[in-house]
Amino acid sequence: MLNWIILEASSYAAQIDNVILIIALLGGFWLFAAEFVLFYFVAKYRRSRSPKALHITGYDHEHNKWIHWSHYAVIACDIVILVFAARAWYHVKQSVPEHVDEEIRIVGHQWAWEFVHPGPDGKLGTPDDIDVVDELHVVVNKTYKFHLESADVLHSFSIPRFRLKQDAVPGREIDGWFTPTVAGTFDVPCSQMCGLGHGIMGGRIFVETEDEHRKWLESATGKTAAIPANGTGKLASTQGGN
Ligand SMILES: [Cu+2]
Repeated sequence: MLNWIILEASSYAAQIDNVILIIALLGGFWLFAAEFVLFYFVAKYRRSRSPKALHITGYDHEHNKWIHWSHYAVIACDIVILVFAARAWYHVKQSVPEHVDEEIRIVGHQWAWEFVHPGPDGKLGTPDDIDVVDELHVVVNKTYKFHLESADVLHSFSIPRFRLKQDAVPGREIDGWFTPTVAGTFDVPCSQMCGLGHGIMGGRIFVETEDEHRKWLESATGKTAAIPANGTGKLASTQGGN
């Protein structure tokens, strides 16, 4: 539904946007309701009409029911948000689809993303893997499982148009998935402060058709980045800047 503000380019982008929308609508409703009541009472009990203040302790039910009822309403709204948020979280983070088309490996470095694609054999971890810097090539409507690592400090792999964000933690391999649904080129920034070059750590994801991807595969086969394939090395060009 928020597609008209920022393109929703993955299978789960709309589900995450809906959680944000529900929070905004419920929060917005109570904001306007509270402001309305506030200004209504300011006008109603203005000095010219109510010159003498009335002291209310708030201890009796007739008065404090207004506090209790609004608390119950807030709890009910929280439960609605929780249900939508938990369903989205489980779908995106806690489970990987049964059918995965390809696997990729992603390594965060100070300050670049290393993307290891399966080569022509379609299998990750074989000699024909294609290891490139700041360029991730995928096919539209295919499901990808990624293995995310960091070679040095905390990074965060993020594709805003997929509504995808996952921290890369040194010493851990974190799995996730996505299915791009719109062809195009999108930003892959790092969304975790990771040092002086954090701001220039910008990769791109190329969501291609089968044909375009085949062409890229042909042109890239045999080319690998200047990063060791085990993902624990550092980029030659940025080694001195840590
Ligand atoms: Cu980073």
